[in-house]
Amino acid sequence: MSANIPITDRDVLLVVDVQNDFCPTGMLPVQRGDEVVPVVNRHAELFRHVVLTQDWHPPSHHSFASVHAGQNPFETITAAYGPQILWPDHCVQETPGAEFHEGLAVPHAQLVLRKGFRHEVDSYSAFYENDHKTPTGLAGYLRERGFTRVFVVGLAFDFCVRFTAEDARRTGFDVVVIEEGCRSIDMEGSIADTRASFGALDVRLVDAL
Ligand code: VGL
Ligand code: ZN
Repeated sequence: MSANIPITDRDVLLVVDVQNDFCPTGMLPVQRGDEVVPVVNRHAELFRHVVLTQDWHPPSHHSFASVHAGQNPFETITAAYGPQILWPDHCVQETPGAEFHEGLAVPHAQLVLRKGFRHEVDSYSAFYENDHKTPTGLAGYLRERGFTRVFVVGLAFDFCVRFTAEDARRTGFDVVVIEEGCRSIDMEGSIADTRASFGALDVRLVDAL
């Protein structure tokens, strides 16, 4: 169902991590992750202003299970900044897995924001790293550009989309997540947790624009 929200010059679309490693043939596949591509392309046409985010880890990043002896992907460890889920190696800088899906067609995207590039700190959110205090600079960029409302699509709904939307809201933006343009990793109630959190924070969830 269409949400019928008029898009203005103060709106920006954030396209989160539509990268090969999160698609079905990638290293951290999100089920049917590639299905968001045409949906994202179609929605991007409605916006004058679009920002892409790109998960961008150095080799042997701290979030990779492979660098922790005896640990497996999807287990949780305690990092210096708190709990951290361990992932398969993914989105390693300059590898094909880190590239955007080849079908992603957003020629008018104005910024590519890379995140997760610090060896010891993961970054789900495009606003703050997982220590919840190191800013990426995105909030300042968006404010300075005069945007007041952020729309979010991409991968994965229950991780990077979730934490990006939450931080956008806490940072003072109105936030709308477009569900048809998202797919989930889905572990241990993560989808239900995401919905509950969006409700509590007043992050609006719509099917499509
Ligand atoms: C993501 C886990 C690890 C995401 C990125 O884009 O949702 N999830 N790195
Ligand atoms: Zn990552």
